[in-house]
Amino acid sequence: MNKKSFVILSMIILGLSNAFSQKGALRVWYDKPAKQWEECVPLGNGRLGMTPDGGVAKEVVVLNDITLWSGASQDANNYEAYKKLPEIRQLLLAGKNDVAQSLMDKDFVCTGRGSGSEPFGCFQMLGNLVFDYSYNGVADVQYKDYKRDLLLNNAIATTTYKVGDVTYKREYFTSFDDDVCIIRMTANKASQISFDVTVNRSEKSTTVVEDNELQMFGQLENGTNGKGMQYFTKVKLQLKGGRLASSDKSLQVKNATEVMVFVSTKTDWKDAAYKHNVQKFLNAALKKPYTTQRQNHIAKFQKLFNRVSVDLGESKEIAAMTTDKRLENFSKNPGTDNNFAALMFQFGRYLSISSTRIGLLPPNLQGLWANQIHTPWNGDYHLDVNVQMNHWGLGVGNLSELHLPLADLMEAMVPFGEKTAKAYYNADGWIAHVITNIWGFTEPGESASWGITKCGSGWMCNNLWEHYLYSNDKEYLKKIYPILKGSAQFYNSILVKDPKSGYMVTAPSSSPENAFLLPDGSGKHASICVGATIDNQIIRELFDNVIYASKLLGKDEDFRKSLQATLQQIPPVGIISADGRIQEWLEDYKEVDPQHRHISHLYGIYPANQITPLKTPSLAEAAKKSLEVRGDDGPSWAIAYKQLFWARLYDGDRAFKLFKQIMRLTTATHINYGAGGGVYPNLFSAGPPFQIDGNFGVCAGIGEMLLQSHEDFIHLLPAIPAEWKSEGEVKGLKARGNFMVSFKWKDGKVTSYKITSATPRKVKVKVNGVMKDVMTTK
Ligand code: FUC
Repeated sequence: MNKKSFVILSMIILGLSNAFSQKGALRVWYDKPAKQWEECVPLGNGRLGMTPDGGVAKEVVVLNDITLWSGASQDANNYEAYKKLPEIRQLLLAGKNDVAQSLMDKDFVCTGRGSGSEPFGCFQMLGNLVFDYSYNGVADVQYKDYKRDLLLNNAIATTTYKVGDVTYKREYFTSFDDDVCIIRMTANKASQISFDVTVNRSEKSTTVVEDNELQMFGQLENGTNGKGMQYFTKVKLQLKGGRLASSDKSLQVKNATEVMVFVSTKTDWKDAAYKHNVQKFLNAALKKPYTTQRQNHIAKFQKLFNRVSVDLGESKEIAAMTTDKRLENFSKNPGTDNNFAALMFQFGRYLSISSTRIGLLPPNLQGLWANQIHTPWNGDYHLDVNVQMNHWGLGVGNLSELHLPLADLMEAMVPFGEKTAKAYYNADGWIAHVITNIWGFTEPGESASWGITKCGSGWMCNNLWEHYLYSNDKEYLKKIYPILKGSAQFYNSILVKDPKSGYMVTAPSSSPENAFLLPDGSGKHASICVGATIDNQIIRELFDNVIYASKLLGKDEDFRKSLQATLQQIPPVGIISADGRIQEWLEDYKEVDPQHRHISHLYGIYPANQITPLKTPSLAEAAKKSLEVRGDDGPSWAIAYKQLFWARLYDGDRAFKLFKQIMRLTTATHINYGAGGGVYPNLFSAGPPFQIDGNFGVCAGIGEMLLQSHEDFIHLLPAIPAEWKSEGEVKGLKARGNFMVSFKWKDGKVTSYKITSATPRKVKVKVNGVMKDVMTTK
């Protein structure tokens, strides 16, 4: 069969359309109420979040709004800092990295209180919606046939149980239609629903009742005068049957047959009319019949979710297992449940759709779900892997436009980052270091060891570029070009010549959060260095992209030439150490902790495409050695990153081993920096504590095992493990170049495939080890 007829035949076999339904249940479920928050199923519509615990006598539903932050914009730049650069560089040259670091701790960090409190601020939970149910006055109510679940393909959670012969049902969703939280409570017999409900928050809040409606409002700390962000929440009930009464802080329902609970809430972030809008959203929702609201919600959610389906073969005997049991079973017998990986891939896509929205904010360290006022690491945006990883599954998962909130965040950071560039480096362009918030923080953190890492802004540029690669959208490229150019201007103007190596390098620099032993044998250690490998890789990648974009957009010829000249002078993408690994630093230092969680010097493998087994085989081998020494454990995000590296190194079995490593059930919530990452019963990834990057990393990792497109061809099944070989099918994945890819396989061999694009184009596709020229169809 010739190539053309093979493709046509494949199309016929696959019979594909644009929206796909998933084979196998995309469901997480439990047979008990949640005992801890990390057992609750997450609902979200990109702004609002809801995590109901499904309690029978008492139920707590944690409420979230992605925009709810304490803190405020500030200027924490030390405008004298750049004057210290010559001294710092001198000390680095003299091998006194530890002394340079002490000096930087004094004069080269942010001013003020840093990330420890306001005005940096913190992403915070909104509040608790608390129900006290009563069952005809019976104390210590007995119940049976309990189930609570979440369907990933309609974004609706359900709780059902029986008390006596009455079946109770609650349906919950954060509506993609009217932008309110909705809970519908029903019972199969009349007049059986009775409860008290209130809404509260442990600080900065007042709850009142007005006209049989709960209201909660407050103002968060801003770090100067207490007049930070304001929020306003309304809870409104609609009853069929029964009576509604109220006291000063709660509403009481007696003997209703059906109750609709509406929560409408807003903050004043970019919205002076927030109170008005709370009412507006509520009015719209109150007017709509439940079935219409529900249908609209599902339709809007599925527009994104149904683009992709993944089937990885057989999952035996799992139908009767609750998700926590299924996790335990998977750890023991991974071969019996291939579609658990498909579920985790789709869970990542579900979490993306639920935790970010065009026009709002990117997912933070916890997406948009938090049950605390003081969230771990402020629930902020960490820029030395975490926020980037939150976007890694979007391309292959056919959700690339969800990069746009990150582009908006960055655009708003640029004016702040320009001040920081001047203050610390007397440089052009803009920079962001390791942490940011919704207020545009770009200064170094409060401690030099981790806080002066300066690859944050350049690394985020990679995410913006990826969306261009996946979409081919030139208008988008025009919009992001100034952000990328400003970042390249910064790096281009700070590089200095390292007299030892002769390369142009960043100085001072650091490899994210890692430290090395000084080579003088003193046992002293430091983090500050010259030209950390990740800086060199990011600069190379960013300059390449800006050069490409400036040509495409017909702009900035002189600047382009200057970047081209610099590229000749920076260190190569990888230098191999005496023991055969990729060096993390320009000098062959030894790490203080050889199994450190960060693996930043392999940036060139992923997310960049600088090191590949085909293009740079010896660097790829050295990278494997680096990974062996780092080991396979760590917080969940680190394990997911290693899954991605091994997928890019075409080792599907090793990537699968790391996937299994992440799927360890845990309920621990302490702050962990070392080994021990896993997942909670609700499948949220656990550092611990809950941190959503691991979920997105796993999603991206599974995607990379099935499909790669970072070298100039589409590669089907580049890294599948033995477990997935027998058969499988994916529909609707995306490849760079704006191609949609669907294929089936059996015994590890692709048996049919279809590649579509808006207009038919030629593309190289590697199928079963053979490179082919394929003409796409529409
Ligand atoms: C980085 C990581 C930590 C944690 C924090 C939020 O600092 O090193 O493990 O993920 O971000």
